[in-house]
Amino acid sequence: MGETMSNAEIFRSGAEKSTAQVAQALLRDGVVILDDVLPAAVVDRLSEKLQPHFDTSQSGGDAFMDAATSTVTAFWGIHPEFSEQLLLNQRILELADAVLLPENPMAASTVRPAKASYAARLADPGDGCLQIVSEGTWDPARGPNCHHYRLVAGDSIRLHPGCKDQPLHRDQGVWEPYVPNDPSTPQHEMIFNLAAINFTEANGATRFVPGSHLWPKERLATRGEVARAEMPKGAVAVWLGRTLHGYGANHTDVPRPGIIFGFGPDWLTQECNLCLAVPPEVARTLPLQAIQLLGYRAGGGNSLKGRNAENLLEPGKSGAL
Ligand SMILES: O=C(O)CCC(=O)C(=O)O
Ligand SMILES: [Fe+2]
Repeated sequence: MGETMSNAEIFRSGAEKSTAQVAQALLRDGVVILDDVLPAAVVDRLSEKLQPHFDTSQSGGDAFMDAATSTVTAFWGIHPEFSEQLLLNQRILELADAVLLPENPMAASTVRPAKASYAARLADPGDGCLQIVSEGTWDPARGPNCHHYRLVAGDSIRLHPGCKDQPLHRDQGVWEPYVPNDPSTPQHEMIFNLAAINFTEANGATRFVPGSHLWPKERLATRGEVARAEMPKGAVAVWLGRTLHGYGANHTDVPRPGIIFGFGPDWLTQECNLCLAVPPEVARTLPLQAIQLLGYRAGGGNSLKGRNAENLLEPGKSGAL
């Protein structure tokens, strides 16, 4: 049964809307579509580069990934153009900066936020038993909410003809119960899906439940609450880790390819270990921001002696490891 009875709609934005407007819609609805992110010719070049990897990639075959799907995870390592077009894309980085509120923004135009007035100090109870205590105030709505953000997940997914509806789910469910689904806390994940052909209801355009990022997790969505991310090749659907969604059934006779990647705060573990998926010798060939987004960057509570914190592939000034 299709979802044609739905009257739910997804906010759309061409390049004309400001990042603040798009971020506001994303935080309000849990999903937006960015039109015209990449020209069709660029998308076709990326698809061509992915093609041989799909020929050998494993198919799914469980309740979550239908047997009529195939995925390529380490596409960043196939060719630098994936990073150049997607990870260095200023519209994408500006939106990620506005939603994940890092101390160190990635887009050239984002203003670096004021540091949180939260600090550690040395305390003495009066008998010289020194201890470190932290104090200050922190507003999660203003951030910063992480030292930096990085890739936490990603796959290029092909829905083959005959693929059935994916169960609706929240992507950040992979970290539950350790990261609870609590709408009052800062965002923990945002996900992007580039349409590598026109996404239509017939070929499996991603299904979304706008507003579901704010629901208690017991609430179930009904068909009438589901909206379709029908969008042309080169558009990108963006959603939050808490938004209910899933791919649709592919009723056509051609595969529906998408390129998905998710960002999260540096303090959250990666769902897929991207430093193994894209090992140092391959990562070295990519631009610095891509190296950082893959996870080769220290910060916050994480460091590595002897390495440059901004690029862990480079030696640092702190002596040998
Ligand atoms: O490919 C899609 O449209 C969505 C896939 C998805 O949500 C997932 O695999 O987690
Ligand atoms: Fe998903």
